[in-house]
Amino acid sequence: KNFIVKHVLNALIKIMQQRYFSIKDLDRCNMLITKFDPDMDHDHPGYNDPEYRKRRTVISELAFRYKQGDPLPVVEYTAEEISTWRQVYQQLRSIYPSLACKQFLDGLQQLEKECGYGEDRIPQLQEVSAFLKERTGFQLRPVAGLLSARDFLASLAFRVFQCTQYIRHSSAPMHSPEPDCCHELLGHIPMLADKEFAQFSQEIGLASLGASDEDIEKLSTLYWFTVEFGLCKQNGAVKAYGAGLLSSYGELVYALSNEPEYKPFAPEETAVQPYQDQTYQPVYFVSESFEDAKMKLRKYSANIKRPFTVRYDPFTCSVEVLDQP
Ligand code: HBI
Ligand code: FE
Repeated sequence: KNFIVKHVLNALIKIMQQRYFSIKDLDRCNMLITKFDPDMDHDHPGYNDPEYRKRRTVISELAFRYKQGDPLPVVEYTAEEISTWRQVYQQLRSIYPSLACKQFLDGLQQLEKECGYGEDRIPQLQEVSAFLKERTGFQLRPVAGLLSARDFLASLAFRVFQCTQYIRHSSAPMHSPEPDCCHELLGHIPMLADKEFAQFSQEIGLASLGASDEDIEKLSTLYWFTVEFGLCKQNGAVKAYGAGLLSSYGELVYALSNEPEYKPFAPEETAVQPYQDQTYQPVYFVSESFEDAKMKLRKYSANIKRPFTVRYDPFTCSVEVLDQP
């Protein structure tokens, strides 16, 4: 009898945790976190601007309606929105050469040459997604705002990056409490055009599938201190590769100023480091290289307890579930 109970329980746990098998299942990634959105957060720069909130609702609708395989929605940006983009682009672009890692600079240069990146227009997700797909197999999916960590990380397992399409409020071009198209297009996209980094990102995603809530929290912290706020050594200097840094003038300068604390990237330790989503980070983790970070992450992930193991099949864009012995 015990045997049957155990069996049924195990089967139930499996069904509950295996939410994602194929890329199509990402249509169920709809767990939004509203803590920073302009309708809920009184400190949001757009909270008292009904026009801005209306605009955000229109753009959110595009993401809610999107189904895997649809063409990515096109947003006709207004002159005011483009002016915000221009300010962000100009200011950040001027400090990238001295502070951003080589992979980022290469990616951005290609995007400027081949994908219409520049200060005069906001690139459309459609063209950017096609660009990435050719380089690293990553594709974009529109999202209305912050997703739950489980949903967000699951997408990475399928080389899908969830991208917001709205832009920050024009009154605060240098700061946004939530991700926006400046953060995605300037911070994340150039890095996702790098093969090694793309692999690293997907592996965090694969490690998250079927993981317990505690392990999701740790993976999410790892993601935070690498993909969002990571630094790496390059030719004897330390450079930025995290998207949170590469899309924030203030924090990018601060992170490389020698003022904060620096620690070597070590997944066991990094995964439990408390982090800041309101101000600059008190500590940054420095990787030796992406290769090194990937190997360390792999070792860490192999120790996560899960009811099954997964293997990604790039031909079908789906995850094979292998029973744990
Ligand atoms: N959702 N849309 C979106 N973009 C992110 O960068 C993001 C997210 N949800 C969670 C999250 N990042 C991180 O806090 C990690 O937990 C994965
Ligand atoms: Fe981000």
